[in-house]
Amino acid sequence: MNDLSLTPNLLQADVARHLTFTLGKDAPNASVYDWRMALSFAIRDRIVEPWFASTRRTWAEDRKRVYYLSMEFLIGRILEDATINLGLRDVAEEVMAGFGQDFRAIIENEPDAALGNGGLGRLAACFMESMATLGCPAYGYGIRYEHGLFRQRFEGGQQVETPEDWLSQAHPWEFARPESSYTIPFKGAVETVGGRESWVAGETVLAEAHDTPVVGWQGKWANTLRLWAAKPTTMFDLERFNRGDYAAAAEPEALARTLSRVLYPDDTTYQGKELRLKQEFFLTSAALQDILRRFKSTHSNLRDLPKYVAIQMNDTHPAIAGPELVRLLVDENGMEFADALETARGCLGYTNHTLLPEALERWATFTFGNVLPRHMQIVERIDQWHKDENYHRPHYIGIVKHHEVRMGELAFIMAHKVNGVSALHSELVKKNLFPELDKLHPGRIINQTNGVTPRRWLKMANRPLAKLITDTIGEGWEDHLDRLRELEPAIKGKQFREAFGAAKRVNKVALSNWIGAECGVQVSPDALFDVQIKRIHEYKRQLLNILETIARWHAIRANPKANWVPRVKIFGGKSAPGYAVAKEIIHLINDVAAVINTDPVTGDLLKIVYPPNYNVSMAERLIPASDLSEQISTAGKEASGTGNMKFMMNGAPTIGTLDGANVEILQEVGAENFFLFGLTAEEVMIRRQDPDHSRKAIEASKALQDVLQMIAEGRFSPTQKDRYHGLVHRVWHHDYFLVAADFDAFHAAQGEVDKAYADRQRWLGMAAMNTARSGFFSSDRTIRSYMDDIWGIEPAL
Ligand code: T68
Repeated sequence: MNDLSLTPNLLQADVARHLTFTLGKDAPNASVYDWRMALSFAIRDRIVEPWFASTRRTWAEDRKRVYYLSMEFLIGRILEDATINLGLRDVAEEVMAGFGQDFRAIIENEPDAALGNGGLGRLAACFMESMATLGCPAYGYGIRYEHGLFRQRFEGGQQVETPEDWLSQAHPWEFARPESSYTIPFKGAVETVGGRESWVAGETVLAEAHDTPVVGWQGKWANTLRLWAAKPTTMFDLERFNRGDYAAAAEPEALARTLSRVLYPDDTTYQGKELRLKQEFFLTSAALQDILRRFKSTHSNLRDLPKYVAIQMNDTHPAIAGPELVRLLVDENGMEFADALETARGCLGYTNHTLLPEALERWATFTFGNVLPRHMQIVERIDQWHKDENYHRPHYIGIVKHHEVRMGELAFIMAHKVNGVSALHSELVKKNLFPELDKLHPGRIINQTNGVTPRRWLKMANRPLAKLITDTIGEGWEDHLDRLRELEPAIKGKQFREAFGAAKRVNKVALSNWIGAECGVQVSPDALFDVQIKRIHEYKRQLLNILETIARWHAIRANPKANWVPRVKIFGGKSAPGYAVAKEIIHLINDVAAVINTDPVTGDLLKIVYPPNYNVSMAERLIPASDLSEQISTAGKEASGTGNMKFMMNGAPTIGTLDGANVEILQEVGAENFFLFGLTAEEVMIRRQDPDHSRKAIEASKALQDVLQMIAEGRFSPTQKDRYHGLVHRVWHHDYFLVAADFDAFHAAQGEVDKAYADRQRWLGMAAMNTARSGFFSSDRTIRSYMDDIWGIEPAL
């Protein structure tokens, strides 16, 4: 980037030019939207140069590229992040002020690109930013969903979903590439011609590329996020139109577009829907065709593919990449099957994100064979070949079993490396998920502990803290996050601690104002902000949190004059639309909030807020203002968590179980700066063997008995007293996630939190130590490790 492009005058001229010539708007008539678009185009212009330079260098040096295949990229807003990475954040604010425009209002005018459900999709977005920061030549491949994750409202305390519509406005960051389109076949039959198999498709759609540049820290490198939009191969049925049948004439178009219409809102559960399988193949086939075209433009020997191409499968969703790559190599490029298998495996890596059995993709062979008849043959051949290789194994687990194609086994067998996402999770992948395959292929399963990008999650989201860090240790921590350890000497002094507390307070005041405006609840910024934000799921145990909140309320009411630490309990998160139990938990939280928030006895000592429609930009608002990070999943169930890392970076100690990356957070930060409680993964397994575990736990806990009694009596649902009978019954008798068993330990740990918070200097020290020791959780560290252990790519920077 030349230095001139940084000057306010040039940026100002570019914004004015885009407003006039790109948007066709006269300044006096321009809306916030128009100004946002004009600024976005002016900023985008400044990404193009490093983007071209990176691409040219990758070609010139014939570098290996990584291709990150993911059904989800939860990128959120782009504008502010781009200005931060280009070093233009403050310049942009100044320029817009010169136009009489409020920069914050412009930033908040941008809709979130919500092309993901949660952690898995957000991880992909953090990885894209880190790959650009490190100069790792990379493409992210995904789907350009017309509708991202649904919007959430509450009606009578219950979740109501409405469609998300981010593309109803122009999306200024992307470049449409109609010239990069591929035909995606489906269905039909396989024919044998001259001894070779050939797939004759029954249907086809077109995948059209839309490229968004992703710029790294300091604008030194930029990669491409390439999202595919589905289009019809035949635009329009003219004959039907001429006959006057207008609806039928438009049918092929509507049908084809269905493929990229909407993101499936289920996380961690899976339903064998044909459209989902088609989406997965659509993404994967388009990506692989694109990869092969790029490779073949400068190379002739396809056996060299693994030297230049690393393909990472983000969970099993793109696991059809194995058979599809084999098909393209064998059927379309004449390679021998065994060579194709070896070549494909040389390229492919598979990341597992869950152990939950209900999340593991398995397609009925009927559906799979119908949608992808040629792939069914190839999968069976891969399975046979792998079985033959391992005939001596008595407990061999195949890919096709009980009339189902198991995508986990398929991904494992087709990948040269399989990774879990935290140390504990990777061990459990070996021990519980793929024990047989691990024995057959020792060393294939490795660990890559997740990380998050500190540019978005600290530098951008928490300006007061970022400034304090820079004032204390100087610049350059943003891409060397281990340097945060240099804060430790300062943390010993009261002056720094107070400055740390002051930065936190700025964020808390801003959040209090926002909560007042959005939720109509007045909260004091001096209260302890206790935050649990994530998808609503039984294993994440929002239920445990609300039950403990009721116990706290009950205890305060019994003794309101005691020295209570005021708390604000903040919840955020969506339930999958079909997940009835999660929806009931949402309802309960809102019902409890309605009662507690209007109780004059407890008043400011306890408030509950649950702002609807939790998303990336809400996380950016909540996390920097949080005092306590709730990471309370049943041990062994949360693969890693990444929210936990964001809280830590922003100086919020964790209250948590030994699950996922909590284990490593505890290790980094030290037990004195972490509120640990609950059964371990091993203890959970043992406890479950006692069919009476929950009854025993409840009978041993007066506090929990009281809470369950109040709920059962209808204290929080006065208009429908039996509303939660089913829920209470399940806690007593079907408590698979051990809410009862961990209740007392959680309640006690919350008592420890109160004690620590009441000692201001102790608390500030704990909070600051969390920031200082969060360096390990930068996604730069994670990506370096993928480059070394899986991709075999050297950073270009
Ligand atoms: C999450 N998984 C893990 N899945 O739950 C979390 N699943 O522990 C981990 O930190 C994160 O991945 C990153 O590794 C998900 O978010 C999904 O969103 C999902 C979506 C569709 C289908 C299945």
